[in-house]
Amino acid sequence: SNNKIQVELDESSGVAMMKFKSPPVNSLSLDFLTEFSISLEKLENDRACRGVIITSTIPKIFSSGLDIMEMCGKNVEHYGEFWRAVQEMWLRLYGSNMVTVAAVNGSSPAGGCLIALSCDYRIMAENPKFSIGLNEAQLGIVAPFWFKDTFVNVVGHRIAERSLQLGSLHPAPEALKLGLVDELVPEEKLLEKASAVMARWLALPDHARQLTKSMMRKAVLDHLVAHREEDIKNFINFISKESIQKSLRMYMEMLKKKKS
Ligand code: CO8
Repeated sequence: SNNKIQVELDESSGVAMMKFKSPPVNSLSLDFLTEFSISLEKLENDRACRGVIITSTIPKIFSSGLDIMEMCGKNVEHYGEFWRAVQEMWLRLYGSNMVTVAAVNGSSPAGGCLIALSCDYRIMAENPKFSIGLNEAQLGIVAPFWFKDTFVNVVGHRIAERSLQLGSLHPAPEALKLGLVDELVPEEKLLEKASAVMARWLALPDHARQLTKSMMRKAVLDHLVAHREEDIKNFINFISKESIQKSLRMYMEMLKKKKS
C-alpha cells in the first residue's frame, strides 16, 4: 500500500512537501518505514528536488515513533526485517543530500523524535501540550547507539545523557531551551516558516552545503553502516527477551487504559 505518506514536489522551488498520514498516530510500521525510504530515494534521485519539508496531516501528532506492535509477539525474522527498515530510513534521512526541514506539528516521541533530529532544521508548533524526546527508557527499552549519536549531535553530550536516562518527553518550550528544536512558531504559521527557512538554506550552492553536511554527519553514518548486521542481531536478542516483551505489553496496556 502506497498511501501512508503524501508527497508533493513543487518543481518551481525544488521543494517537496512530505506529509505523514497514517492514522491514528503515524506510528512507524514496517509498511510506513518502507514507503518513507522509497519516497526519500525517489526524491534524492530527482534532480528537480533540492529540499524536503516533513510534517503530519494528523492533528496533534507528528509521529508516535516505532510501531510497538511490530516489536511485540513476532518472530525473529520479522524483528530482523523491521529493524533493517528502521536503519534504512535513518541512513537515507540523516545521510540525505537534500535540505531537510522538520515542521513538527504535534507530539513526537522516540522514533518520531529521531526523524526530526535527523533533519537539518526543526521548527515546532508552540503548543506546550506537544512534546518531543527519546523516551525509550520509559518503555524499559534502550535507544540504539545511532539514535543516541544523532541526539548528541543536536543537543550535546550532557543534555543528551540526562534526557536519555530519564526518557524525557520535553514540552515544546523546553525543547526549544534545550536546542532540541530550533524555533517555535504558532501552529498556523508552521509551514510558511518552514518554507522561508528552506529558501534560506537553498540559497547556498548545493555542492558546498552537501559536502559540509556530509563532513558533519559522516562518522556517525559510517559507524552504523560498519556495524549494521551486529546492530540487527543486538536488536533481535534484546527485543526477544521475555522481560522486554513484558515491559512492552505493559506499556501498551498503560496507553490503552489512559484513554478510558
Ligand atoms: N505503536 C503502536 N501503537 C501505538 C503507538 C505506537 N508507538 N502509539 C500509540 N499507539 C496506539 C494506541 O495504543 C492507541 O490504540 P487503540 O486505539 O487501539 O487503543 C492508538 O494508537 C491511539 O493512541 P492514543 O489513544 O494514546 O492517542 P493520543 O492522541 O492520546 O496520544 C501519543 C498520542 C502521544 C502519540 C500516545 O499514543 C503515545 O504516547 N504513544 C506512545 C509513543 C511511544 O512511546 N513511542 C515509542 C515507540 S519506541 C521507538 O520509537 C523507538 C524504539 C527503539 C528500539 C529500542 C531497541 C530495543
